[in-house]
Amino acid sequence: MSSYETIQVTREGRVGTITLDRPKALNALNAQLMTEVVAAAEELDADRGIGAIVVTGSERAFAAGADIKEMAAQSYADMALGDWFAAWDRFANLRTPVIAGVSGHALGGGCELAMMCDLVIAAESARFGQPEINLGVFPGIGGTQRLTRAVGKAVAMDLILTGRTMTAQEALAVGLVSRVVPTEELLQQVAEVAATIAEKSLPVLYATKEAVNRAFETTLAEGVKFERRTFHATFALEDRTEGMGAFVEKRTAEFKHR
Ligand code: CO8
Repeated sequence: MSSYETIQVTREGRVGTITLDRPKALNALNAQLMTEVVAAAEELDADRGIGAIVVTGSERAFAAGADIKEMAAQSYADMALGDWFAAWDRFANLRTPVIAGVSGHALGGGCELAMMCDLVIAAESARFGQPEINLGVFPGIGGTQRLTRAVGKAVAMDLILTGRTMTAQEALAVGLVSRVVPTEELLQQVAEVAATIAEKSLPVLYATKEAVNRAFETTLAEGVKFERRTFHATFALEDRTEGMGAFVEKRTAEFKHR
């Protein structure tokens, strides 16, 4: 595994964990951190020994947004010619399931990074928001699109236009996160969820993620057709034969591709 300066990467069994590590800047997402997160995530994604990726920060901050100090001096031309933040699209396109474990601030780009993950588990201390409006900009790493799809127009407009933050419980109530856990248990609970996912058949995990994400990209009829064709294709897998065979024989499935 490569060495990085703004993140830590660890592996435990079939789970790879990326921990954002710029504590003095509350894990603000500067260009170096973006490059390192994307590189580490792609390395884990390409590894057949990894079945789930966790992204987390510190207890104080998941990430307090894109790095304002780095952005402050940029011109429109710098942004447009550099296609600022485009590398995050590669993170959003990973095939391996990605779980965000969020404690503390998840603001601006931090909230957007969490929303690029497949599921978000929040500590009670987590605070989510898109405060970019206070800086004279608006969300630029997918927030206007992913937050609206995740929680609906009313709540998305409320958060993005006012710049207010919401608590972990409110994020749970509106469907931005799937679970809220005691802050001191966050890493353990995220690790358990990740390990549970990572034990499934890897090609089936890839197909499942692709099918669910299709719901955000296409019509219902097209999405259902995609699901059915992909579902049919799982019958070509040894892991499908093993999974159903194990159920019939009342034993635990031993998937080959995991
Ligand atoms: N960028 C750079 N540095 C930051 C950031 C940030 N986003 N957030 C915090 N820091 C730094 C602070 O400057 C401070 O550094 P220093 O000690 O050197 O002054 C250090 O982290 C600690 O922060 P605070 O002292 O402010 O800590 P507090 O506990 O008092 O406050 C907050 C914590 C509430 C999180 C506060 O730091 C804050 O409001 N941060 C900014 C949050 C924000 O506005 N995020 C959105 C950023 S913009 C964005 O994400 C997307 C822009 C999209 C543009 C699209 C272009 C294409």
